[in-house]
Amino acid sequence: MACKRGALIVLEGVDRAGKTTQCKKLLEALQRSGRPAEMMRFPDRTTTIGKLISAYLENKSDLEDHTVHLLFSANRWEMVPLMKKKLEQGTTLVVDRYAFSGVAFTSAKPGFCLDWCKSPDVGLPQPDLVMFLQLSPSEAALRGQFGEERYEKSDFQRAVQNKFQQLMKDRSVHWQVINASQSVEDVHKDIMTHSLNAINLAQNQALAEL
Ligand code: DGP
Ligand code: NA
Ligand code: NA
Repeated sequence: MACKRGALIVLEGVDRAGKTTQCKKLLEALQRSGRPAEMMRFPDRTTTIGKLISAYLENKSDLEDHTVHLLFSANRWEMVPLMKKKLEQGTTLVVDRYAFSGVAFTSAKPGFCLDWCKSPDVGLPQPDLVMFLQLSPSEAALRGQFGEERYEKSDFQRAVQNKFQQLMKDRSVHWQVINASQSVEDVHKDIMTHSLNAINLAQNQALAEL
């Protein structure tokens, strides 16, 4: 029998919701339970395109808004061959941000509609599960100061949160809202439950496209 494919599991949310911590905990728990799993993150700042994005985020360079949107998308596309290969080999991918961050962050800027923002990511592998780590702006503020990066400002993050709420109405995507104001361990438990379900379901389903 051919090997069962892995699941594509994405964590999304505004900055400071705990995505990176939870991705790492999920990865470790899956690996401990004997399930092949690897972690990816977007933007992947290590590639040539990723270095352009990183300089932009660190305010070391300025890029035109449409241009940077397309670079973020290209940074996802350049990983698609590797993602497909891993999934086909049976490895579950735990991904820290994906196309939904792309649409939410750019469409939060003035003059960008959702449809234009979505179009460059059309055709990317469709996640089997997208967990949105929900945290109110006031709770996020209690977690301390934002860093120095370009998008780390309260007003902009509120606009991003609103865009995510709009995106979550799309029923063609398997969204799951996670209450990120719980303890790290309780958030992890929720994420693990939903992930194991998604891994089981993915085994019998072909990988779809966004
Ligand atoms: P992170 O390394 O996860 O902190 O992400 C870096 C920042 O970039 C964060 O503020 C979210 C933002 N971001 C992530 N993906 C995209 C994208 O595709 N487009 C835009 N415009 N911003 C993004
Ligand atoms: Na950040
Ligand atoms: Na993060």
